[in-house]
Amino acid sequence: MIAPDLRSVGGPVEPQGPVALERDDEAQATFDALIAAEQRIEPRDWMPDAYRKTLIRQISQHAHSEIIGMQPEGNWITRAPSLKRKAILMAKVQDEAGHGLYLYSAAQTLGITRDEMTQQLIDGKAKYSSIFNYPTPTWADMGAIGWLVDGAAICNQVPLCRASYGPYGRAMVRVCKEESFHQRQGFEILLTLMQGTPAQRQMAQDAVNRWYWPSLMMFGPPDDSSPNSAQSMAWKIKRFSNDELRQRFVSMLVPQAEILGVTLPDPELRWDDDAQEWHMSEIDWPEFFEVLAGRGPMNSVRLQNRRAAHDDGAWVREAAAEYARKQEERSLSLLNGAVA
Ligand code: BYC
Repeated sequence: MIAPDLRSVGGPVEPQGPVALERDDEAQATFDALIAAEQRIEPRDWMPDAYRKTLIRQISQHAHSEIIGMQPEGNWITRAPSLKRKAILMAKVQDEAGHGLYLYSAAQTLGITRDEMTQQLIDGKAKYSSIFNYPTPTWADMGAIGWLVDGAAICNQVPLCRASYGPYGRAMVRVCKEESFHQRQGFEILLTLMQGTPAQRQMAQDAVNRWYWPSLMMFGPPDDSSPNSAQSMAWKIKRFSNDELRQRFVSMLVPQAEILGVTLPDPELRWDDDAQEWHMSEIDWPEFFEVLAGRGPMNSVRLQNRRAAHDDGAWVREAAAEYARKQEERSLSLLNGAVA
């Protein structure tokens, strides 16, 4: 345990000159000690500027991904094949909205506002996960998204439950619980299709073919071209590298694909006993970077829809702001009445 007085260096008084320098060193040492001791950094704690910026970058991108991620599946709510399927899909899409809210709230503790983050997204200046820039032409895509995309999300996010920044790690715990339900519902959609007619089995296989490679890209560029990984791992935000997580994901998929009866669309995929890792074909990295640059199949549609939803929601924000203003006015006048 770190003694609580280790944190006392980050007070509101701003000393000048050499004293300030000394205090910065002391604050940095406290921060380093907390990270080394696997303690959580909380919003009240001093933290290096670069740590704060990295967290804002990652958490806001993550929040945007959840919100944009509602679109490919939202596309199928009205066309789900039964009332039960519709209710399940609607619940899942609502969960993604909830994840976005936890994450925006976690990012707000770092000094950025929700409005600023939203503006960055609708201006096209913010990144969000590459995976949501692909289309969902058939019902089987709902199965493939649940199984592969939520599966990748679980592999990536379970270690984030131990992220060094408290509000992020805590948000992740609930997100991960919900993601495991999401993955199971996707798996079950695919399993049902695979037990159906030849056309249904083909539809499931085609969807797996469409989503397999983009889901591997979700983990980010290879380790040797991942500029943020080393520092994020040193700060214990990330616990595993992009390639390590990709390997874990494939280990999870291979036995599940066998149960489903689908083929993972990589003829080179095999366990390499010498290297103790999965050998796989080269991922199409030029495609990944095209999507990141805004030139994926659905980038512009996703942003257009997000902008339209933001405009359509203007009256809700105005009504909520007016309601909050009136509530404040009322409590002030009650307070004034009590004082008089
Ligand atoms: N897509 O140095 P790197 C979900 C960017 S939500 C787009 O390795 P880092 C779900 C990266 O941001 C899924 N951009 O970065 C929702 C960086 O750019 P900047 C979202 C990507 O941060 C609804 C640059 O490439 N999950 O699952 O160390 C329904 C260099 O990369 C991507 C999260 O956000 C990508 N795939 O590692 C269903 C999880 N990959 O910012 C499901 C939290 C990389 O320097 N985030 N980039 O301009 C993370 O774990 C990490 O941020 C990443 C990237 C592993 C994604």
